[in-house]
Amino acid sequence: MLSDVTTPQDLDDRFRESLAALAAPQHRGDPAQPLADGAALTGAQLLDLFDAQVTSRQLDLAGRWLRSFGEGYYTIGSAGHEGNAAVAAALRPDDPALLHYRSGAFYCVRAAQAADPATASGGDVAGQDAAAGQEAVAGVETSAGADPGEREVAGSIDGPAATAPDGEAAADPNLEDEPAATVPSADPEPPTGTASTASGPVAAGEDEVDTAVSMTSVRRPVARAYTEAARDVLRGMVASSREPIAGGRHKVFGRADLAVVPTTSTIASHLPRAVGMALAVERLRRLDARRGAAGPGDPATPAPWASDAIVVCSFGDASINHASAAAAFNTAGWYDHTGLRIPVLFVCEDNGLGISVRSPQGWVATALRSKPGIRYFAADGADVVGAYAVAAEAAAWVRRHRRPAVLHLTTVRLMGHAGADAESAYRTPGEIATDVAADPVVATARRLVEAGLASGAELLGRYDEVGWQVRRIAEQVLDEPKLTSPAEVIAPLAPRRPLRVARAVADAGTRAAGPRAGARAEVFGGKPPELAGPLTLAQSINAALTDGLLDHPQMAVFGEDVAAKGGVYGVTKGLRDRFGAARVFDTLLDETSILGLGLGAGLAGMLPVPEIQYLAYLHNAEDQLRGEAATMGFFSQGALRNPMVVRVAGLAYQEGFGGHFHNDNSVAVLRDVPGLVIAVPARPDDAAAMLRTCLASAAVDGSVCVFLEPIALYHTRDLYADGDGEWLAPYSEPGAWAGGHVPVGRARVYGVGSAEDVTIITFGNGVRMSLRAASRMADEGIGTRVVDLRWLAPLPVADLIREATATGRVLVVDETRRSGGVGEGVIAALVDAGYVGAARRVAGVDSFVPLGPAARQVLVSEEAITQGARTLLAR
Ligand SMILES: Cc1ncc(C[n+]2csc(CCOP(=O)(O)OP(=O)(O)O)c2C)c(N)n1
Repeated sequence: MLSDVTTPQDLDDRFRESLAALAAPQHRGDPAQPLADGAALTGAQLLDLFDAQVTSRQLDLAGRWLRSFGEGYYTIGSAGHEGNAAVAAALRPDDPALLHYRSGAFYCVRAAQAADPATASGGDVAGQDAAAGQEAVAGVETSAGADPGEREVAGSIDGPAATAPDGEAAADPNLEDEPAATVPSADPEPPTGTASTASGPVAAGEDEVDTAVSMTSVRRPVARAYTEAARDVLRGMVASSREPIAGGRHKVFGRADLAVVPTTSTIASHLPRAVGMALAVERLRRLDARRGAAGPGDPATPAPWASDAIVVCSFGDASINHASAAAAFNTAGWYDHTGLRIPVLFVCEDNGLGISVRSPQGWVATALRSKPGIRYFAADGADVVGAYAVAAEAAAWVRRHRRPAVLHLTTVRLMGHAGADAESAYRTPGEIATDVAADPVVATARRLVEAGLASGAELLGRYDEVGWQVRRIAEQVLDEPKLTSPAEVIAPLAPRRPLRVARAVADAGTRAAGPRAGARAEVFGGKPPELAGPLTLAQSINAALTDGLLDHPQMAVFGEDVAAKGGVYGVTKGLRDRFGAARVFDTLLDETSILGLGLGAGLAGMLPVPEIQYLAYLHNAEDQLRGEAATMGFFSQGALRNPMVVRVAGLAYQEGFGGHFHNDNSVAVLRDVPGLVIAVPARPDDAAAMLRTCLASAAVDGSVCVFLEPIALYHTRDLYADGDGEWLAPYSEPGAWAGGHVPVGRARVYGVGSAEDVTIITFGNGVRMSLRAASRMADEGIGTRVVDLRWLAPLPVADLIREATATGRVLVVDETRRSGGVGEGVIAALVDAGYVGAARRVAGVDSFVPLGPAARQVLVSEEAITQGARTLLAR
């Protein structure tokens, strides 16, 4: 009798009961043949999918078991969603996949496809080598008595190995890597390619030999791949540092060699990236075609995916309501409407619930059917054969037409949302029982028995066999090392190789002065910017973007209004004319999608330079930066990267014009993102050099950089007096780029007067204000050194300490807010380094910036700076 909370024991009991109750097959089916006339799957393939489903189910049970004695750290499972095995089978192993957290079966199938391309895949399964189905797997009789329930009761991590019957299979290519003590003594599984004769295939079914075929269809490479996939997943559950993608940093489905891109726990946040990846796949396909026509020798990075790949991303039904999902659907549809191809397959795994909240009856279908530009397919996840047919059709449609589609896969959710979820609080026992009765793995078993491919007992034997394997691996991996030091944890966070970055900048200069000189002259209309006289900040950034686009064939500039208009402040003016609409393009008005395009393009090997029109509007999309972009290296140990340079126009001082949203001075949300580079150029010459550094750092190290451009300084020309032109600067000719290189995390120091009395530490607009204030103080005999941080992350700590110590009096001029502002970090850095001199702060008021002259009331003024300096000197 089921309790009103489905426990692993309940589910296991029910599974056994259901399989035991299956009537003996009435005929013998041939695994090499299609399941029925016109069926897309053969019996052998269905058996393979059953095994993937069973492996996934056993992983869920193992996850709860590991948790029960404190060795597992993740219990969200895939139970009820195992129909997604059919989706994996309908795709190709090189189709990039961004997966829902209930993708155990999908992952197993993907691993098997990669190990053996003959596995059901890409809708091209009918031609699979039928003989392969005759290879034997270890006999199922060996697992008789190996009941997960018993093992659970045993509770000992030595249990299963000790109780495993003689002859238990140890199909595990990793055994060489394992400590000998954990390896069961018997190893009856013969080497690859050898038929299992020692234990014989199917003693358990011998008395049914007339009615059932033996369980010979699980081909060895598939079984091994499932075992290895199980090991990956279990390593994730126990936070083993040997877990293949995140190295113990998270439990994710991901592996670079399987084209499975890890996703975060933030539901739907991977969908904008998936759309971006699909856009990039298509773009690279076209580039490839062009490259092919141009012949060999093009140095551009080869596309990481097949040119006809499609991107698949899966998620739950509640997730379709999330703003990130809405953004992704809309963006895919928007581009489709414009005629641009986006080969993305969205897969909504609809179990009807988001933790405890029901999706209203019919809502998911209604919502998904009505997405403009996205073709709708629907399948029953409990019917793996039917789901395969529909998924194959959907995948083929996306592949052929290069257009977006959504597959609505109905599922159930078994064992609650996660281990600690007491479903009885929000579901009736009847509802829970209905879902258990709709167990998709039982449904596959039923189908197999009906097709005469196995008996219930054989399938149960297989279930036990897989269960034992999974428990055995679980025991092995829980002894594996964890991450044990901060250095180990953060190692893949944000690699920095400053020498290589410097060399990349120097090489870019050499190319621009040498082989690309002609193209450069042409792009700049015969007049390169170094000959154009002193430039403003905006002009300097424009020139550096031009040089960047020239030097990096993979670089693309995109955002709202950047192309036709050339940016609302003219910073990207002329770029589209110079480089074409494929490399400089206007996007739709959605910051989440703009960053999502960057995320996908970066993964595809491009060098994306998205623009966020105003800092205020980064805030409604910032998860794409902090949750997605910045975490990719961390959760993939650097195997995957999404380099990008996000240009953001921001900060205040527009003389009251535009109010808060055009004067936003809050960067706190960026400053604490581990690994993120934040550049704030104040002067034109720094801006060009820093942009080159960011592009090089993104290209070399995969860095995610925010390039925050102070709007108020874009067109500023003068520093001290009208017409002095001292805020302009000439553009460096390429030969001087190496010498003028600005490394990440290095400040710039200006000496004013004697430079002996006060150190002002500032950035952005504060640099200009501080220089003006310092000039006035110099007239009074006060010597100041003004330190322009230039980089808010990582802070130029060494430069700070040196300059602070030089005077012993520090004034931090911080145009961001007093709370959470940059000044907090600067003061903390000084304290941490043991600075013992005097320090004060002037900072923005904790307020939003009001319209008109009232803005001055909350922003730092030059008067406040001089006053602050005088107070310091008076101490
Ligand atoms: C943005 C976000 N908000 C809240 C959560 C917490 N949360 C985790 S799973 C989940 C429910 C998701 O339901 P659904 O998309 O239907 O997937 P299911 O778990 O049912 O497969 C919630 C609210 C989250 N992970 N991310």
